[in-house]
Amino acid sequence: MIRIDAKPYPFEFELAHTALVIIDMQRDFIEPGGFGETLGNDVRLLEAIVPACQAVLGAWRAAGGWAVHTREAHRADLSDCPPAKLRRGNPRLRIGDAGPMGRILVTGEPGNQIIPALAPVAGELVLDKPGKGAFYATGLQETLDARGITHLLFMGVTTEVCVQTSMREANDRGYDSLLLEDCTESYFPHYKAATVEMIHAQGGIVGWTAPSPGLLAALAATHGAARR
Ligand code: TIU
Repeated sequence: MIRIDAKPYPFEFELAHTALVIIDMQRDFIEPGGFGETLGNDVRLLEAIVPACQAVLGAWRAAGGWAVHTREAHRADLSDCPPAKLRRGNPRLRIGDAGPMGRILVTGEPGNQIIPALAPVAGELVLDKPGKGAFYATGLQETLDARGITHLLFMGVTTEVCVQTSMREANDRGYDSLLLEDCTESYFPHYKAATVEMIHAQGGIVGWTAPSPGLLAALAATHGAARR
């Protein structure tokens, strides 16, 4: 059992029954010319979390942990993109339109790839999701349950949109979830702060939150214990 300091109280999990879920760390949101920018956002804010995410992913893999990488992605014919969603963005550049990194938010396009610093490795799950939540129309719950996963650690973007939606979906499905505070970011810093607070408020109404150094130390200790 691994135990880390968290809000509103310590979070305990077993490595074999926990997945690290990395939400939408794809070029569409992190780099200029993608969906994030077409929505009118300054995407440079999001780059800052990449080193912390990289450190956690590296330590998680070294400890033998399993990871899920999601991408917000639509089919090339946009049949899984409802009109209400299609209307989002700059009228000159919307989902499915050709942008500097290929078609915006379309599966297989350069902009839809996970950023190289966090590229998935063999054995990890790469999950394309048409909605904001990782559980909507993806089969994720069935995959997690088949692996005996009961606990989830979340990182990724954006905090108040796809990360929060996925954590709320996870909460309703019975998973204990923790958000790594320095491994998530929003285009709006005050939305990130409010989201972190509302997740752990009310006795952890949605889940737990914690900065990543405590997790890194706990994973390193696990490693040491395995060698002794
Ligand atoms: N716009 C925004 O903040 N986010 C999204 O559209 N998708 C995700 O959060 N991945």
